[in-house]
Amino acid sequence: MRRAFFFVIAAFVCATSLLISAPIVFGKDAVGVIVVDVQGDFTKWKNGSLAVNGTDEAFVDKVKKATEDLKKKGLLVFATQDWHPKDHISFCTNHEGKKPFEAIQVDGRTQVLWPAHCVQDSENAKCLLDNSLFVAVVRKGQDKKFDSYSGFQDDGGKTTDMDAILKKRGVKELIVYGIATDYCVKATAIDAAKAGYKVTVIEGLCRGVAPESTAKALQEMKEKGITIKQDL
Ligand code: VGL
Ligand code: ZN
Repeated sequence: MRRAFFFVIAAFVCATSLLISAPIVFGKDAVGVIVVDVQGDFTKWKNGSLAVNGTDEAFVDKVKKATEDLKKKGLLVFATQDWHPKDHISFCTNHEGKKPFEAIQVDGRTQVLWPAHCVQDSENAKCLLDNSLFVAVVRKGQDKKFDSYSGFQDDGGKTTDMDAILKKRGVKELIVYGIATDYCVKATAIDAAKAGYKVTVIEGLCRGVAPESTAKALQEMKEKGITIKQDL
């Protein structure tokens, strides 16, 4: 009899505690970070072939420190890595008579021609942050026929594993920063917003190829519902 009474009380306590602790959470929403293309070839520090202004060692240190802090807070950190074959369509060296930063038309798409950069397995294709910071590194631009500024898909529409990896980890919100604001950061942030993530770009942890296109990129991201913050 005493036992039965105890069980009734226990059941009551369990039921009420479940009710007052509502809502019942099945899987916690995670915040993710995407560090975009912080690779030697995009930095002045490493004398990169496509070195972007303001990418000295101090900038990379700032990005490293911020990334370590976010990881310590429990955010899930991912990276993208530009990873081109030698015969990649975006290299001016693969188009006779073309100069770097010239734009050409390829199958109705505009392709900016760049100096050869981030060639697979080359020293300056390496990510400058320790790989142990990342849950995953998503490589892009591996198909010689298509460029891929976005970490989510290339210009031919072929998707990377990014969205699936983020979904699997329960990521709903993303903090995005890196190089370059006007190309890969912009494309990655916009595709993330399109895929339904709540996106914040940290301007102070980004560097752009050119001032005008960088200003335009920030404006375009804002118009697409992306939050632009100066610092973390
Ligand atoms: C990038 C130009 C070419 C970037 C990559 O990371 O923004 N820019 N490939
Ligand atoms: Zn590239």
